[in-house]
Amino acid sequence: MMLACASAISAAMSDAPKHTPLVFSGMQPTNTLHLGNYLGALKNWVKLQDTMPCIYCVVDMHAITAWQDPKELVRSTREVTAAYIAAGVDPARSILFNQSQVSAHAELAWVFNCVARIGWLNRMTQFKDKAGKNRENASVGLFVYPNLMAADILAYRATHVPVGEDQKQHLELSRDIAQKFNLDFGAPDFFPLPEPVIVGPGTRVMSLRDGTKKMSKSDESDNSRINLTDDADTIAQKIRKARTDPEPLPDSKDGLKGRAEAENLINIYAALADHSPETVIGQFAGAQFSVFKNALADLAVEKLTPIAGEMRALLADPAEIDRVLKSGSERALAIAAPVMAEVRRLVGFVG
Ligand code: AQP
Repeated sequence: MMLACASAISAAMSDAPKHTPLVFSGMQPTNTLHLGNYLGALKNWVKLQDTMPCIYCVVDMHAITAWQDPKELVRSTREVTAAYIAAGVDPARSILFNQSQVSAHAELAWVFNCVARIGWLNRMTQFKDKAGKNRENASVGLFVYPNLMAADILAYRATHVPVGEDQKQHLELSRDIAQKFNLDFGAPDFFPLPEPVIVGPGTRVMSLRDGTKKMSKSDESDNSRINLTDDADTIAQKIRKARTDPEPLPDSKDGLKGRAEAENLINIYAALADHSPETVIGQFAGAQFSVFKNALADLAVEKLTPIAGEMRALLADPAEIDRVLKSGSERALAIAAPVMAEVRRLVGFVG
């Protein structure tokens, strides 16, 4: 996976030679992070710290596009910060902060609201999924969420964005916005066209209850996901209860066709073990699910419970977490301020 990651990054870098390589990514402090967030994004974030400078953000302004109880938002912001650090994000090396402390995000998002076209946003599948049938009642913020995401990345002129597969469309929009801004304001290459970094077998972790649905924080069933705060017994129980089919594990990738749940569990094992799915299939070919699930439960407990333990330790000192966020926001502002000064000049804002 590290190899895949490194080659994906160097391929991407060859497309963006005019800008200093910089990683930006974020997660919403809504509920508790789960295995999909970890394997799809966070685990890669940690590795990328060895490759280039990184900025990791807790995107609390994105969170309020759907109603959040203010007290719960505070708790969740600290919990997500603790999850980043416990998983291996090093706040001394990387910049770690919460979005609302740097007003450049909101300011640039407004400029991008005026650059992006309604037709572009109308095509966003995540808005359609999240707004559902009640579109008229969705917040305006939810509709323009991808413009804020573009601002998050481009306020730092970040070049690489490690995310799960579900964010690919939003990143393509960020590239369109960057390109249109550069063109509209006669500033070729002012903003880079950010590259998605979507690598490894965990880029789309599916629900443990339904292999056709993405593992998600908002799924009503807690058994559909493994939360990063789950204890060993809960993790093992959720894996043993995970939906499967009656066949044993196949001996090749082709044998996974039409077996979404089996494929998902193999991908989870592969991503946790840093192996390819082919290696995992080779290891468990012909095994019954009861055997494979026991091995997966042991692996998940081994990899995830130290993160939960570290999160608990960090959360015992919320003032320290707040200090990390404050200091990260000062470092983030130092990068965004000159970019925003240039944006204001290009747009024609006086002062
Ligand atoms: N199931 C997943 N598999 C792989 N990657 C995933 N990500 C999310 N779900 C999966 C990635 O995790 C990061 C978190 O982004 P976020 O917190 O902004 O995403 P989200 O949409 O709030 O996460 P959920 O769990 O999907 O929440 P709900 O239920 O609210 O929709 C992103 O990089 C994302 O790709």
